[in-house]
Amino acid sequence: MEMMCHEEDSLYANVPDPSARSVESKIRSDEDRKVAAAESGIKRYRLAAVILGLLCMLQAALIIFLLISLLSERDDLKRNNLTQEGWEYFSGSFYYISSTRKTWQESRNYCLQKGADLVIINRKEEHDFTTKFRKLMWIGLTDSETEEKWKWVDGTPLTESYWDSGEPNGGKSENCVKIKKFDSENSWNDLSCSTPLNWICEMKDCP
Ligand code: MMA
Ligand code: CA
Repeated sequence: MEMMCHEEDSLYANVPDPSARSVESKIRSDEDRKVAAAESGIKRYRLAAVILGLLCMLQAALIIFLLISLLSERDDLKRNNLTQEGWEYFSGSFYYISSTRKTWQESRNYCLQKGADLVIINRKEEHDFTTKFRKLMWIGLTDSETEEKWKWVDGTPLTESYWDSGEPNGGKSENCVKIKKFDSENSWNDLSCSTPLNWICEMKDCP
């Protein structure tokens, strides 16, 4: 009998209790609902993150666009102002050709005051540009510091030169350089720095 009981026990052991089943299925459906809710929450977060990301990118693009617009506006203003004040643009620099005469140092001071300096001539095209004005003008070249060591105003030594034939010839009494001739590569003359002359400034067109 005891055996029977046991058998009975084991017989009913695998038959699910209907009330237990409904609890289990309720738990499962609760869990399903929770999972579904969590999933939809994650989806909403993802969507929010994507929208936020897109907005950030849009904002960044807008800021870059505004910055570029502002910078180009500023460049235009600078160009317009300089042009109105008589500066001429050529190949990356603005140039000012004076209409009055000053000593070499006073000429240089004028350029420095304007955020520029006396012209530094690096290329044949730039040399040609400076001679096309057909004016005797100071340029940014001197050997005042060490006799016969010609240096540009930015401290760089003279490499490519356009001396007139026989120049430089002034020794210690002619330490500054002017444009003397306009039609050839033989153009420069060293002259006493205290001579009043026209001058040419150069301002690099960099931001
Ligand atoms: C001459 C020539 C130059 C010199 C000036 C000085 C007119 O040119 O000798 O080399 O610098 O005189 O006035
Ligand atoms: Ca000379």
